[in-house]
Amino acid sequence: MKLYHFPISPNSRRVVAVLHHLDLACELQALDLSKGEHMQPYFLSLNPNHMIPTLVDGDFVLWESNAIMQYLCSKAPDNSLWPMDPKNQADVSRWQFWQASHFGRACGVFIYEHLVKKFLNQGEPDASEIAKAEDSFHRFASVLEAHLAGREWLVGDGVTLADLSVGSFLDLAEMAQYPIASYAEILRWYGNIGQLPAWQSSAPAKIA
Ligand SMILES: N[C@@H](CCC(=O)N[C@@H](CS)C(=O)NCC(=O)O)C(=O)O
Repeated sequence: MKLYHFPISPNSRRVVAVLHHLDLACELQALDLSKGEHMQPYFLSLNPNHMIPTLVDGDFVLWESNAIMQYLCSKAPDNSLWPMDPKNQADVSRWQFWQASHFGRACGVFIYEHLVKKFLNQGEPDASEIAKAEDSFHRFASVLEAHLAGREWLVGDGVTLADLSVGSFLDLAEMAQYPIASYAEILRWYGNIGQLPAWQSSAPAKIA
């Protein structure tokens, strides 16, 4: 298998963390988005959305990080990241969809305004966009905070894909200035994720 990724991207890191957690062999190919490496014809033929992460497994090409995570779990039967019990599996899926549709989108505005713009020399953060994102962030962070009270993990008693998907966006919380300081349960839970060997080994190199 070969995974095209961009190490600082939360969407990439959570896939790499699954590879490490399950100890799956996979070649990692980093693409530098700032140099437009994801716009090369060969990559567009793999993923016409020109997005990382993208997995190639023989003649099967898969994009969308949450789908890739689930597919990788199918390579390691009976793993606890992607439980087989239908209700637990649906619960994990629920949080992965929630991350992609709601929480990750709110975080994405902070990432774009505070990090990507600086990285790509696209000017100052837009205060009105940030204000809208703050409303959305608090709306969804409150749901996560309430769910985590009294729990170590999002679903069941151990780490699952749900934690890696939702937690991946907290990686950039400080640098992208999410208004997260008052969410004690979320910060505690993210500390649990930070203890996982696969999370530590998938950490991107520090950027300035
Ligand atoms: N929903 C996608 C999002 C992937 C995504 O947003 N990738 C970004 C980097 S974090 C990207 O490749 N952007 C390049 C572009 O849009 O041209 C997933 O979960 O895989």
